[in-house]
Amino acid sequence: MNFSVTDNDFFKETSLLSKEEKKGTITHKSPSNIALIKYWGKHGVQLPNNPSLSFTLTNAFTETRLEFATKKEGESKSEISLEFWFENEKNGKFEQKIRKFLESLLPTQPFLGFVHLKIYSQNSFPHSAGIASSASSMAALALCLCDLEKNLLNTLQNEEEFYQKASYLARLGSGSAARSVYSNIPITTWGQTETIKNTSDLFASPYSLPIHAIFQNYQDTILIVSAEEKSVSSRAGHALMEDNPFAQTRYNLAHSNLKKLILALEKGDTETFIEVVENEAFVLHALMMCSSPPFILMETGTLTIIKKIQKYRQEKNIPICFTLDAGANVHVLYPKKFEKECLTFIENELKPFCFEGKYLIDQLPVISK
Ligand code: 2P0
Repeated sequence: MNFSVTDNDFFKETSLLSKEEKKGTITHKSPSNIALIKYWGKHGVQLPNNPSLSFTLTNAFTETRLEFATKKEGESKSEISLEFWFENEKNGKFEQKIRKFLESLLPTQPFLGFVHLKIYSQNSFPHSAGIASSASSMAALALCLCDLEKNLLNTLQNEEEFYQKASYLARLGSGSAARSVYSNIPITTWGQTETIKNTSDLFASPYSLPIHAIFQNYQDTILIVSAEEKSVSSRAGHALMEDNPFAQTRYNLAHSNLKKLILALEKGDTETFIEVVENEAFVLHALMMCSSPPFILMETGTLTIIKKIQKYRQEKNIPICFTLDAGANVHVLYPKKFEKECLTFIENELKPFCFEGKYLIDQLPVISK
């Protein structure tokens, strides 16, 4: 399959379902990801207004176990049967969210109505750390659903097809989740762009272009500036892009920043990398401030930390930089070879601005050759 794939390629008939009773357990683990080129603004059914590119993380992940059993004769096959546990406890709020998501999939994935589902999910990172878990959790769930389809319908035997479908379903749950289905792939892109072959708005793909050694095993230390729930959800933030006067300029900028970043990744050009990555973070938050109504997700600590990182970079000539998600926390990015100095800097100078002194050390997956 390639970029000519359409929604129709992901619909699944239940006619393939055998009459035999089936039950089983499926588990998947999906990492969180941090976007360098940001997805901010969407249209249609979860389609991005510009391509995005992210680093895959390692230590921050969601693990999901799905237990299934086919329904008996006489039980309704047009309804979702679901029980949901989060961190070993029944969680009604999350169950409601997942039920809504599965119900939205029913018309195109009717096999979901033929099984009783019990889902158990947990995160490797603290729930109250202000780290978005929708990407890793929706990705893990989508992978489980693809294995369920494989089991029930005998489809998705081809690995590429399997992951494309998982990314497609994850995207429908949460846009950034499309980029979290590839655990051992350091960089992922989502969204159609002429710059990268075979890209699609429907699903994310592993980054196939050359990556210089300096970016392999890149480090990301996540500074927890605030653990509070965000004042404006990402969903609401995306919606506000529709009337943002800078929207089209931003989408054009994402394309040109992506081109620059691709070259920097190939050449090992950390200067351009830093310029692009920090620009994307600033623009994301500037867009929030230019929305109507405007909103600010950065906190005082966020700005203090950003200034300290920039000063340290200049003084020490170490290619350390930051990016931001849609929130107050700061992702500090640096090459593995500067790990020691950067961690000392973080511990001594940035930790005081973290909520309860909390930060999480993470990195891109290490690729064994
Ligand atoms: C991203 N973010 O590319 C951007 C950058 C946050 C900042 O995607 O509405 O939770 O579920 O599609 O994916 C956060 O938005 O939004 C996000 P939905 P999502 O990672």
